[in-house]
Amino acid sequence: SPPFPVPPFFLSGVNMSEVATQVFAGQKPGTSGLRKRVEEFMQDHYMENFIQCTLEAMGNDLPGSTLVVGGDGRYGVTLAVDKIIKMAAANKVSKLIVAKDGIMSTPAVSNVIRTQKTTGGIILTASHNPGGQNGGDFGIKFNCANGGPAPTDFTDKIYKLSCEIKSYRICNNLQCDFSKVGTTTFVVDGSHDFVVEVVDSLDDYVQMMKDIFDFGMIKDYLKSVKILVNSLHGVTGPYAERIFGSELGAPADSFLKTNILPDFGGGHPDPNLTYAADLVKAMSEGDYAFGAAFDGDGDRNMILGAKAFFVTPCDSLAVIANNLELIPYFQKNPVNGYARSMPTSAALDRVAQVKGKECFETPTGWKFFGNLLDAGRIALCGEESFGTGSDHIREKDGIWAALAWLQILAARKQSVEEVLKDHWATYGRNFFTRYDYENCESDPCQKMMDELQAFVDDSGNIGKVFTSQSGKSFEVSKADNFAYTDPIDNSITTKQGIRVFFSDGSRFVMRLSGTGSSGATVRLYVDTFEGDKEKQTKSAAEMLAPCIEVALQISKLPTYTG
Ligand code: G16
Repeated sequence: SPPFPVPPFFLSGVNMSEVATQVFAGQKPGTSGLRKRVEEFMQDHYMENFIQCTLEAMGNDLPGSTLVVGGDGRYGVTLAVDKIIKMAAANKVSKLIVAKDGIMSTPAVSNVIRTQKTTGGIILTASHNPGGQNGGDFGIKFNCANGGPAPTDFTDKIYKLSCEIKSYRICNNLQCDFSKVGTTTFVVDGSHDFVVEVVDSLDDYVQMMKDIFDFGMIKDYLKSVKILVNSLHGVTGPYAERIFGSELGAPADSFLKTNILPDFGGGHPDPNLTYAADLVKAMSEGDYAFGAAFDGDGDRNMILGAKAFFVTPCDSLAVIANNLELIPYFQKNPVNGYARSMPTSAALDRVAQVKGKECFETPTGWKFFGNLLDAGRIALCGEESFGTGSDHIREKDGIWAALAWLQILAARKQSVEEVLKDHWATYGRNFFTRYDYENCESDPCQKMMDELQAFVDDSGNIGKVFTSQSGKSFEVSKADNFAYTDPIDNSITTKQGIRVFFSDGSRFVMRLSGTGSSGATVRLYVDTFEGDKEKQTKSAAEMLAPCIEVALQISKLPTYTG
């Protein structure tokens, strides 16, 4: 912000109207907000209903509040921003900070909420889900004053309100151009002011990164190596070009898909080996030392080394934990502990043990890290789903993760592969993989989960032996459905995934995704620990194949999903 008050350059009278509506079934936020097909979201009143319920869920905090709104550039974002401006005015919000053109990454919104001390923020994204008018997804989620995703009791409130809603409030004659930075004050019904401040999406975020990392050191390092960054046509494009290009000196040929497209070019903006296959190919054919891809809204990341050497998100988290002191921010701020989601491998736990730090295992969903971060119990956290972040904000942060890696590489003067091999030699290696079965029919998947529940409830299964076709046997040592008691507020979250442990230290986890927009997505996570140095460089596919086979036997997944 400029160091002087900016006078409102426009003052305009607008009117609130109360519009009758009917209930839409299924407006229940999932792992991270409400995600539905565009067609469903674009029905008359559908979006307005959910926005009204989100605002009302704020209760007494709503009148006089300040909120932030931004989105990932997908189809529907500008329409939603326009509606949110009109509805925030009608619902007595005092001030709305709006990202220019409605575009701001999820981590950047989290940062604005925190630095501007707002009451909360609304993020328009379906994250890694595809976008576009035809068959894409849209999403809306609320973040609280700490900058993090709303906890379950808040989203439950939204859902409850959505089942009872009869009308919503909107200022239909409010016209606001959010393509230009500036401040406008509207007078609602001649009685109260409503301020819209349109802000640049990049400046604050870039400054935050400069405060966390040693840009000078990374810039020097980039003089000697080539990097390749893929934004998958999502929101990180401009951030990546500015940070890795203008600030750190990477040349123009270091970037793939950095132009934001409302349908992500027809692709799936999910940074993994499948959906960022173009990055994998370019890395394996080219002479790049480091590669990174980010998802639609900029909170996920994938890290690759030379020749497309893949770093699993579980290992990435453990390596960053092991090297935190190389990042200036962590030299100045305390690191009391780490956390990972339950399906994430225990590679992080091994680092925590050696460093004498606390390590927490939480359910899937970044919101579960919020209390631990706020209480200062953890400084770093991450998930197998390509999410890594720290206490600098309350979201996972893709660009931050790539910069963390570059800082570590610059300081250690090693390649990505060398860093990983050293790490495994010190701590042993947790082999990890995840299989996603997308667009399955819901009912059979639910039956499969019910049957797995019966499996874990039957203590007679402990000690049972299952054998893969290759002849490797696995003896069940423990089985449960993961439950979590938050150590800060003691809230209890149950049924977060079926876990089956085997006596050799392997395990598999099965759960239904909470981020799909239709049908069911089954996730199967498999991991095993290997302390033998000879075996640590084998491929994960080879090491995990027998356990995957046994997981499919026990769950009968092929039968249920076809
Ligand atoms: C969201 C959550 C993550 C979670 C991921 C996958 O990420 O913030 O914590 O790991 O979904 O969840 P599920 O397995 O239920 O699909 P994002 O990047 O989609 O916001």
